Amino acid sequence: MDEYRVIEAKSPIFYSKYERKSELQHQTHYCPGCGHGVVHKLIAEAIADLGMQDRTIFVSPVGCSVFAYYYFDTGNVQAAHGRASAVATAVKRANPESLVISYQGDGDLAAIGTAEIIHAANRGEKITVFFVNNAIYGMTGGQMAPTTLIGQESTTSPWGRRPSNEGYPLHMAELLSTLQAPVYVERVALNDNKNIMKARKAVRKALELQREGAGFTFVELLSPCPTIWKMTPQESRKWIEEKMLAVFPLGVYRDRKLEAVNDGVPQVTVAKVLGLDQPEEEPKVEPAIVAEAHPDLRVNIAGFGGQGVLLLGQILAEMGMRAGREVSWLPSYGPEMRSGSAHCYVCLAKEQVGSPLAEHPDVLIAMNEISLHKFAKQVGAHGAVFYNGSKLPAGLPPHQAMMYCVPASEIADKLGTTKAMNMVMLGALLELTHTLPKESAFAVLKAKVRNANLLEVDCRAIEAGMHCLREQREGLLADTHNSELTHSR
Ligand SMILES: Cc1ncc(C[n+]2csc(CCOP(=O)(O)OP(=O)(O)O)c2C)c(N)n1
Ligand code: SF4
Repeated sequence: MDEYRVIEAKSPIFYSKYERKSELQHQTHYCPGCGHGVVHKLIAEAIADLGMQDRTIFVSPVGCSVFAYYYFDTGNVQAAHGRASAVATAVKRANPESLVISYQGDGDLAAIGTAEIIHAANRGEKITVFFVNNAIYGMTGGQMAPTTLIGQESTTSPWGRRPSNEGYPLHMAELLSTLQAPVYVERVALNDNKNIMKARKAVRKALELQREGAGFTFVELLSPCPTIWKMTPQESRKWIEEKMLAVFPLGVYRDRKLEAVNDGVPQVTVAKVLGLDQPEEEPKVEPAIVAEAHPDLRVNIAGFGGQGVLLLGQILAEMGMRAGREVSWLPSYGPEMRSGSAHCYVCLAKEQVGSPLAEHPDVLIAMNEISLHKFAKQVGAHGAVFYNGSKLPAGLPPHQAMMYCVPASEIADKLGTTKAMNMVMLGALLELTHTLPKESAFAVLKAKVRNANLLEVDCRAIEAGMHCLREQREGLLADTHNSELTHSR
């Protein structure tokens, strides 16, 4: 009887050692008698038998099973509370060939994550959701869950759940099976060996269906929580049998024939949305202008919306890209359409960019005083700060970085449009860092700026920014622009 064979070895789907706690390398963090451990085993066994370990991505929730990623030797993502089925949606659409598991408790799935699960099911996402229903919030110490039984005590319903005050238990398997899209919905229980064997079949069936390309599959598992229920493991299994089964009847709520599921229109993948599923065409770009000096550079460009802050970052990133560098551009801005604060981080690197954040940049371009006060302290001793003004504001505390005053707005005004102030700053940056040649900036601008007059002003602004910086560096404060410039440490 294959179904009852004894499994003595740990499934290869689990790590041989669990790294969460060095002193407990062979133990999970689950309480004795907890259903999570059983569900983990059933899932691991199914993945191994399906031969899908390399293609499985496990999405763990917030709840007692938050640490599932310490146990499953598969791809792992840990989602914010309630968001596992939304995260699983993204993971599956980005990797359609993978086997994606959303593992969720009743607080996670049926309370904070109600919207996510209903819409994932309604869209027929090709994921498998394992819903561990123990009728309580385990991790946080026993608050009432949507699945808490009538009369069941919890820390937030110490009088026992009353329909008049807390409503009725939510039946997720029944609820989801009212939707059209789900392919397979079953409720099973972990109260005795016979039911655990049925649970084993259900877990396997859901994963097999996903492997075959079916749509949304959902298995609800009634699961013991001896600790919060204040029962022994044996008592809690009995409690499932005597109390939970009456409220949550077991059975198959949806089992659609596979042929009926496919409408012939494939689900849109992330690759398709981004156009990455097309055969790559040779990019039509001008020949790369490669800078001689290639130090890594992290820049924070900050100011108000409308000052060309984000555009300057994009141009810099594009220049880097054309020069064969790894680049990132990370914008951040307030909700206002204009004049809200805006800044962006740009990284140019020889190796892949690990993080697009540049919280300690090499260069800060501060287009206004607020940004100078806010970000200058983040630039280290070897870095530089460009401030859009002819002198540093009073009261600015001393900083380690070299401070340059580049009156970019004023210079751009004189060239014909304040809009070109970001290009003045770009010129200053190129002059100081020698990271990329100015011709590279001209080439990018030529591709971006349609208006010939504006293009010309932008190019002149770059030259002007370079000139301004050069003069400062050489200590030549001859012309009117630069007469008040300060250059201090
Ligand atoms: C946004 C947010 N709200 C609340 C919490 C607190 N919290 C952590 S786990 C949890 C409920 C867990 O219960 P359940 O999903 O039933 O899982 P179990 O622990 O029983 O396995 C809550 C409310 C949180 N971590 N994040
Ligand atoms: S509190 Fe309950 S759900 Fe959490 S690990 Fe312990 S028995 Fe399991």
